[in-house]
Amino acid sequence: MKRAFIATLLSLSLSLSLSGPLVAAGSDNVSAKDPYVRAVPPGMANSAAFMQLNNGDKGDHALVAAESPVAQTVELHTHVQEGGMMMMRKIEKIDLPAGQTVALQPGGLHVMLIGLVKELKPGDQVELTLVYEDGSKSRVSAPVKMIQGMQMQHKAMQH
Ligand SMILES: [Cu+2]
Repeated sequence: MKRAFIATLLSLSLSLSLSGPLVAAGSDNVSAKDPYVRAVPPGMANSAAFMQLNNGDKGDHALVAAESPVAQTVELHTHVQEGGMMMMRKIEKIDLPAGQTVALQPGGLHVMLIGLVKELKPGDQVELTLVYEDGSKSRVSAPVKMIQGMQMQHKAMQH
């Protein structure tokens, strides 16, 4: 009787572990590498987060939203050139093609942190939650770093 019960448990856990890889497929295979958040002086309302998003899955995925406790609003943004100026635009999603790495970087795609609820000093850690098109989420802890703002402007001008 007891033996049969254990056997049932074993087969149950076996089937659970077999179904594991199926559950883990999809956007769970997207990883965020080298995340960081731009340090901003006190009084600045906004900042941005950057990272490398690697889609190690066989299927395409997309980042559709992000959340963070440090900002009132978090949006996905890109930069577009308009009349020689680099302007930020809100976008609905960031496509993550299968097997590719998409760079979120200054002057390009980024996670916009709007309405900061605290000062972001170099060395601080910012918690980010990334939301994918299939509804799954992943958490990222991004260090706050100094980024030379003027240098970025200069690059944009050269472009
Ligand atoms: Cu932005």
